[in-house]
Amino acid sequence: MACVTRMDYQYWNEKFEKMPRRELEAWQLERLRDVVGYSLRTPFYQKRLAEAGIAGPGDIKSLADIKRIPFTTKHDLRDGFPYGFLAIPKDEVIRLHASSGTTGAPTTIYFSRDDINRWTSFVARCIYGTGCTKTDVFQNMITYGLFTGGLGFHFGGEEVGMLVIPSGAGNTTRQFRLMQDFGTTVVHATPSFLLHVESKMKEEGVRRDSIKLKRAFAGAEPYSEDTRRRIEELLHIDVYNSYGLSEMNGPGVAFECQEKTGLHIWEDGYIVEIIDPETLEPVPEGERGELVLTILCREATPILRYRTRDLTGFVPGPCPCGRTHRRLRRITGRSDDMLIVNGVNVFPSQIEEVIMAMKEVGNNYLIEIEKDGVLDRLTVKTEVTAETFMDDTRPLNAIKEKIRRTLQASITINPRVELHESGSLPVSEGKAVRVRDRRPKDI
Ligand code: DLL
Repeated sequence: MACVTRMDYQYWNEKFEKMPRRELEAWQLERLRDVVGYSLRTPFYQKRLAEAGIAGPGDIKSLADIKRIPFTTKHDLRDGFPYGFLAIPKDEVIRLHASSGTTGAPTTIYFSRDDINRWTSFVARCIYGTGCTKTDVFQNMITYGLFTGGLGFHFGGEEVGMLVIPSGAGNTTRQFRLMQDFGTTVVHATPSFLLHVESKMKEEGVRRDSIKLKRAFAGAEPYSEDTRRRIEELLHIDVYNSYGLSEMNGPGVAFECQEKTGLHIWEDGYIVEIIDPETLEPVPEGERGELVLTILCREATPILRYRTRDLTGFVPGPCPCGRTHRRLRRITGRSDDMLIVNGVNVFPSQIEEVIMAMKEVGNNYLIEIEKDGVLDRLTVKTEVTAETFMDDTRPLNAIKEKIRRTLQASITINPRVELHESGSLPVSEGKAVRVRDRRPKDI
């Protein structure tokens, strides 16, 4: 890809971060043509673009021509599993990540070495933009593995030159120990885990002056300005909002700078559109709608006009920090039914698929999410068939445990399971209400 290399980028690149809009748009147009070229190597886009009358990059004459390209959805990505979106030879791929929250086939993203370097540079740029430098000690308190949050920030932190502690998520006692032993100054976590850390600190009697924490990067799930303020006040730190999604690399798509007035979305790596999810037309400037992204900085898995389902809008006007890349408002929700439970994406259909495959389970079920302290708690209430209820040879507890284990294997979080007698869960008159999200809506 005639695209940026590691040498061009690194963690601070004034030329790109403060590029005049006209130059930025010229850059985007060139990259869009590259990426269309790459995409035409995949079976999916060969067909899709041919149907839209796009034979090659030459058909993209201006940025406005992006509208000729059809949208890509999560459904398309799943249909293309495992290699339908791979645009380079397999032996040039050095890593894959897969997104959580999908039924059946996961959505898998492949990276070449240059892709990893470009992604790393974007994450490093985000980190540096919050004021972190190589003198910082960075504890990455988020899940490593197929989830992009762990390795994405790990590489970005190293690129900035910070001392990176790959602590992963969970185990607060050990997290405190690491913070104290190594003088951690910055952490990365989901906002709910940060709140949990604060309550555990009190519980375990960890004194604030025994740790040197100054900043936190918080993302992977929606949270409100009030929650940010609360974490900042309780922990005496600055919290920066971090947005990303696996399909677009992972973290490093949009991030707050020190002004904290919206998330700069890196427009040299992404073309940004905000559409009305019903009409699919662009919303008027500044209004909220669904974010649609085209990735310009990845050759192994090009994805054009991806419907993220995330609802946001642009913050008007320039940012005092001088960066020219537009800012997104805090993401407030989604235009589909995906739930985010303690940072993990879950579709109600995943739960349905698991429980309905079990013969003991009756016809009705209900998913409830509420706050348990600062963390989210997911409860699956399901009816069991009359025969199961009457059969006293198989204790209901064993069935409950089987449902819990099977669900956990599918959705990766540990739900509470409640069994109810057939016909006892509420039946709605119209469309079935399968989800009750009782978490306070303070966004
Ligand atoms: O959550 C990538 C990530 C890792 C972002 C670490 C930030 C920090 P996925 O698992 O694919 O990837 O989930 C992506 O999470 O479409 C949003 O709905 C939601 N999300 C991510 N960041 C935010 C945020 C990672 N700051 C999905 N605010 C996205 C609100 C967020 N929602």
